[in-house]
Amino acid sequence: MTTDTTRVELDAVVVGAGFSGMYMLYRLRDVLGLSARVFEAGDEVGGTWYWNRYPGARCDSESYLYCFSFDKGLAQEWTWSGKYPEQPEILRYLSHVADRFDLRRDIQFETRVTAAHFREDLDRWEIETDQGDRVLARYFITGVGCISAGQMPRIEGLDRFEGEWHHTGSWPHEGVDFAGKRVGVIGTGSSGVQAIPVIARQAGHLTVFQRTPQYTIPARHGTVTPEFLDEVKGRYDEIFEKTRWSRGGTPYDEAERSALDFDDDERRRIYEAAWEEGGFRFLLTTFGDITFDRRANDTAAEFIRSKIRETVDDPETAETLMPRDHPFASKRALIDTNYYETYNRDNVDLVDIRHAPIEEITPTGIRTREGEYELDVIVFATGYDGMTGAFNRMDIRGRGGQALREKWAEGPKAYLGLSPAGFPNMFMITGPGSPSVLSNMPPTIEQHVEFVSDFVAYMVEHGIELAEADLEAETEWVDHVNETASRTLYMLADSWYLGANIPGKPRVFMPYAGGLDVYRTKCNEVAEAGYEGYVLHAREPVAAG
Ligand code: N01
Repeated sequence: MTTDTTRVELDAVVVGAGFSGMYMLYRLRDVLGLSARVFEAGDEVGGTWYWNRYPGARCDSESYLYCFSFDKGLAQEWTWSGKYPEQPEILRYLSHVADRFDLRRDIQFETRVTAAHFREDLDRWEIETDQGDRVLARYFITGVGCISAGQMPRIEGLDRFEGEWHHTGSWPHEGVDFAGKRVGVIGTGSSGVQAIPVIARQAGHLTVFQRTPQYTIPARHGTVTPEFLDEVKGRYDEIFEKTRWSRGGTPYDEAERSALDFDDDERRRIYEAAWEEGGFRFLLTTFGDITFDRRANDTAAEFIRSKIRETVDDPETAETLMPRDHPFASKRALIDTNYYETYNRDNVDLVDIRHAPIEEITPTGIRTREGEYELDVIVFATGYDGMTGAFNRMDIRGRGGQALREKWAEGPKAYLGLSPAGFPNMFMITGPGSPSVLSNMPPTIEQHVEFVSDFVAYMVEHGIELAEADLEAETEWVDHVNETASRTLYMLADSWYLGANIPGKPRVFMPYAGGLDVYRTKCNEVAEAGYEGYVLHAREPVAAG
């Protein structure tokens, strides 16, 4: 970085204008009265919902829960149309939030942060962007999202493909015309299972290239009635409070009972009822031991396999779709609309690339070990360099010039998933080591943003210049995150949670599996103890919490 002194000085720089960055800006500017600027790569607010415009994109959380709770007026005035919010509707919602709180005047769009260095001589962060901005800020706060750095598989020959290709995470704003075309989709995670049924209805022919069969639960999507919304709005205080203190960020009655305490008929009746209701209730409200007891999990896995058998007409295709190599929900549980049914269509084929891997992309399609598939369009639903990818794409340096990507070479480390030791006054909203992607995101984001803004308020009030995670506290937290994960079945799948989808990425479980409720309690205790686990510096260090 240069030493020119003609740069802008602000209290805070925030990276990203999705749910996290928008609420962080509101708290810093409108609640604390600080100067703040958000840098956002897109030309509008929305974060992940700005980029993910693939067909069928919608949130797996119910709409009345996938929203901010911090402002009562906002919660009352917005009316969702669907049980699950579609991508364009979420974008409209976030645009409305930006208007309502006049956020755009402090968001600089079409600007990517390229570097953020902690200047020990100034006790400030120096931030640079691809537009040539240089800003000095006391606080450096990231709202970069957990799944924002798209992952393209390294497959020989893509540069020679003569058709169109797109990644679901950077979908063209004008859409893609599939009518009458031969389309190939690689990937059957959340994005793939949402896109495949919609593309199948539009395309001439669709070939799905599946590496790992997945468990997916019907969403039972539909519209919501005004009566339902009125009822919800009448109880929003109670609903939001229950959500805040839940494991998964929903107000559902989360099950405690064991799947093993019921006989086969009764257990099946419970699964059937949840299957009919649809969505994450199947995971959260049936049995409490599905995510950590293999025998309990097997009952859910077998139930889903029985549904695949019932739904898919061709027994061989049904067998190929049946997951057997990992427990249910050890990869992200998927929610779909007509996914398994799609394989009954005449214009859809399933290709098992676990059995016969893709060897190359040719100018006219995809060649696997067993055959060639002529294609006009290839859709890569191949996922993300999750949780750490967006950080590693920036040159972030803390004390002594230490690069964050070096600190994280063997896996991400941060106290509470918020603050990497050695990076003073840096806070990550839904960073690795926090509940983030294992819960409904908006309540998790609100918890983080409120913790950070309360912390900043405390610092201002107490004349504290810098807050820095203590290395020992960080190590203890990272050990706790690992130990919590080791008690679950998450460790038994090659998932992006573990970085297993990125060649060479260390196999470390990145989100915190202890639940939003437990995490919130821990953060509250840290705050009540004067930000225990942080070293707080005034002119001289004043306290080690
Ligand atoms: O990505 P994924 P995603 N050759 O990593 C396959 C959130 N999300 O974009 O399982 C062949 O889950 C890969 O195969 P395998 C949500 O948190 C939310 O779908 O690794 N195949 C897998 O099938 C989610 O978890 C929502 O063997 C390759 C797929 O591509 C996260 O985003 C909607 C391959 C990738 O699945 C990511 O979901 C969408 C290769 N080289 C996303 N590389 C909602 O809330 C990868 N694959 C609705």
